[in-house]
Amino acid sequence: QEAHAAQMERTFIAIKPDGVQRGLISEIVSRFERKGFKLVGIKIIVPPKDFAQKHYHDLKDRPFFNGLCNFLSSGPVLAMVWEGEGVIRYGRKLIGATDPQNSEPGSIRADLAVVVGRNIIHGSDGPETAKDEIKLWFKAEELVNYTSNAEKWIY
Ligand code: 3AN
Repeated sequence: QEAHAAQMERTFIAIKPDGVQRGLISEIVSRFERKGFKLVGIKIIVPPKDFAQKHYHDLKDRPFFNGLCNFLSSGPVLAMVWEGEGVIRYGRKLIGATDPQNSEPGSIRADLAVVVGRNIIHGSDGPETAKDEIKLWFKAEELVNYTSNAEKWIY
């Protein structure tokens, strides 16, 4: 095992079935990539219903919980882990407010979605959820550690 610098912050980002079906993968990935964040894990899966319920367990008492879980498991989801300084908080900024009607123009949900139930993307809302969600969606060996040549220009 070779030594490497302390690992930077990581967050879990998922393009939900609406975003995948609408062909928005490259548009969304490109926004994180151009910013200077680093992709360290990616896969496309149809999450089973019980998996969706685990992912959204914090929302289990909300009236839309069942519909939300059915929706997440209704088709392919692009699951990703992005790394970089401040990526959890800034990732949320790139994504925009939960309801696309209230998201800041320029954010992903504002630019690409209209209603809260089809807001195309998920992003961890803090360090604890990031850790839990990365663990839920990815095995350790599915995540890569590497130094990109661009990093000396980004940091
Ligand atoms: P965020 O995804 O911005 O962290 P949460 O965690 O409050 O927001 O909600 C998770 C997901 O639940 C949202 N992305 C959205 O798809 C769905 N959701 C939230 N509020 C509603 C609502 N009022 N009606 C239907 N779906 C909702």
